Amino acid sequence: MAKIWVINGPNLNLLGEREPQHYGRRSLADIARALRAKAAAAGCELEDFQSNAEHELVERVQAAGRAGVDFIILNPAAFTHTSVALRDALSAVGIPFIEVHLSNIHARESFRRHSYFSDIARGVISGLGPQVYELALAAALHAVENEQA
Ligand code: CA2
Repeated sequence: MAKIWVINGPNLNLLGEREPQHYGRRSLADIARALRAKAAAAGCELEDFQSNAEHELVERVQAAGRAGVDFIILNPAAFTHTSVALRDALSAVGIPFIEVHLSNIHARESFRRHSYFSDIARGVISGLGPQVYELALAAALHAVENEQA
């Protein structure tokens, strides 16, 4: 069974509680529940993880490499704009991933326009609210169905 991991960075545990104008009204648990159900219906296993700590995200990516994960959906949150360490972890494991952002990072402060992940991502989806996760999952399912040996 194909494995897809969803990895979320700092402060995304606050989703649904604050700043709905940027991030919507759904909680991360609610989004993850819907993703798990969609993945299960397609015969895939989906695990989600969130951390506010850079090293825990790096360790999770390394764990994905050991666990034989097929695809990662990643919202690096603020680490998008700062983390060479997380980028290096993704390069090291070589697992294809889609970078997602709830907000349109190109329509906000200029420091959000640069991502350490976009050039090594399979794709980038930004600015559609929680739907970005569902769109990324559809693309990930398509990829694992078409790319598995
Ligand atoms: O739009 C996105 O998904 C971001 O990755 C979210 C990050 C931000 O630093 C990126 O530039 C774009 C921030 C996540 C903060 O999440 C919150 C959720 C609810 C309330 C407050 C913060």
